[in-house]
Amino acid sequence: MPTSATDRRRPCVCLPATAPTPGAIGLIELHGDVAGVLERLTTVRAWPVGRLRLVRFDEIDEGLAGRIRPDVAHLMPHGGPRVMQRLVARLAELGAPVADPVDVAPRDRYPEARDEVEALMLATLARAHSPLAVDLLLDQPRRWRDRPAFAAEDEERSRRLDRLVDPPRVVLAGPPNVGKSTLSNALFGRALSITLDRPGTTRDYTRGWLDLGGLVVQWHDTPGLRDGADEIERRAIALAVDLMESADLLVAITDGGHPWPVLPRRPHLRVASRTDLGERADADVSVCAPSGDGIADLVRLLRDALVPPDDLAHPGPWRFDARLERA
Ligand SMILES: Nc1nc2c(ncn2[C@@H]2O[C@H](COP(=O)(O)OP(=O)(O)OP(=O)(O)O)[C@@H](O)[C@H]2O)c(=O)[nH]1
Ligand SMILES: [Mg+2]
Repeated sequence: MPTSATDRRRPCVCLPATAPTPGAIGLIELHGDVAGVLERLTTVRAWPVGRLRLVRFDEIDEGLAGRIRPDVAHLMPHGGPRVMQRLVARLAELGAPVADPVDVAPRDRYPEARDEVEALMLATLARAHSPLAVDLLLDQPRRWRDRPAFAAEDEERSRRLDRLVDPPRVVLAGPPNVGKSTLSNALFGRALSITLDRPGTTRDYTRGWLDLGGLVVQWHDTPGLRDGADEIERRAIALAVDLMESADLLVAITDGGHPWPVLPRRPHLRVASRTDLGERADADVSVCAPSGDGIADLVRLLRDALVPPDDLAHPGPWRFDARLERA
């Protein structure tokens, strides 16, 4: 259960709030009974609320620190990963271990928020992967304030919009040597997979984050599906079939010289590839990855299948956090 802002006697915990990558300034939040930890970490004894100080964090670093509420303090050391790691380790020794973010109430993490919905929105904004989520999330506090009744269709739309926060899993599947990896590499703009004019080139599936016109997905390029493969390839195919079963979007691909693949479930989209070598009329979209033909259409179809434009344009509220029911 998230702890309450008014419970000042709860044990102190820390939350590194900046990414674990190099940065100029880092931010570590302290929540709970922060006074004792601040005193032990620095040489300063009095920590009135609202005053920002330049202090030494033990022998580790120098930086800014301030108590922004009786039970919340912010430490701003230099943002090098090693400085942050050492400071977090020292805080644990001083009695402020790292907390799970879900155990700290959003109002405590975002004291600047005007209400619970705005605090939940800021928490979601901080972890949303897709650029398309930003404006939509920023508008949610207003929508929830003026909200009409929340209907079943709002719930379904909300589950699709959640894909803007947690990237959906997209799996590309087809026969060997039809250009799956060449297409994947074209979408990534770099060589994620090896490509070769030989069936069975891709074995273990490869994956990466891909921005499809503002929607970030986790894209999977898989080995070509065929019988008679050796033991290693058979195992790679079995792994890929598991992925296909759990995909949020399954994309079938083939070229003019191969049949459609037999997949463990019906694909959401059918892509014809290598169109310069031969066309086919029974696909949703046709692409030629080396020339780029059809790629923009494919990106739009993929994005619209996962997050329909009507959902993005809908003026109703999005239940982007399960706790909104109680808000
Ligand atoms: N002419 C032409 N060749 C292509 C096109 N796309 C891919 N190729 C070539 O087709 C061959 C197979 O491409 P891959 O991308 O390795 O095919 P794959 O489906 O990933 O193959 P596996 O990993 O073996 O299943 C390579 O020689 C590519 O250069 C295309 O649009 N036109
Ligand atoms: Mg391949």
